[in-house]
Amino acid sequence: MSLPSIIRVHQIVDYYYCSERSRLNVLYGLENPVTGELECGSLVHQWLEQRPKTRGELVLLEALKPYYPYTRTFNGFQIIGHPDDLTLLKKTRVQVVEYKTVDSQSLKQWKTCLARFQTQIYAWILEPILTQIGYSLAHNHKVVYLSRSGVFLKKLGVEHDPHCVERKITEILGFWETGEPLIKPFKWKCRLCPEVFKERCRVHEQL
Ligand code: SF4
Ligand SMILES: [Mn+2]
Repeated sequence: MSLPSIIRVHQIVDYYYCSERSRLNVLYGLENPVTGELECGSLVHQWLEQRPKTRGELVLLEALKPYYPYTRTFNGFQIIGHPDDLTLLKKTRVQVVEYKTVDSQSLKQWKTCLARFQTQIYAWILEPILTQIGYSLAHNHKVVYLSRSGVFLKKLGVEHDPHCVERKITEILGFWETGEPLIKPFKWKCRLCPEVFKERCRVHEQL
């Protein structure tokens, strides 16, 4: 079965949660049911859409409109991603801001790694677009953690690293294409995994 030509950022990031699950999502369109965390996240995203913007931010968003959905072509694939928010550090220097709502104050390290990678991919997608419209990408971006009631918890700085992004995406595309090597996730992930994935999963019975 061949890969779709359009790949979304969340599918790439999911690889680091469970490579098999991301493969099943990309090849067969299997999805996770909506969780409380996701619902809460979408409220934050609605607020971000409506938040007051500076004049400079409005000019930037207008210039970006023709490029929506933001896409970067890589190894014959179209990688699509939509950052939560963009801010201007200087007049024409753009920083990507990713928001995460979390259940408790305990931020797990693996979750912060995924959020960092996700933000790096958004920056990588945007870089050539920004250059075309006369802006530039900042060197540093950020992930902002909010509690489920919207209270600020923590900020995480994220460095732009295009080579690392391309290397990882190449590895992930390779895994999706060949399905090898089988990578076993922590057992608790399988315990939480919806039946729809388990039915097709090649890994969990070997754990
Ligand atoms: S059952 Fe386990 S290995 Fe299989 S897709 Fe789910 S989390 Fe991944
Ligand atoms: Mn987000």
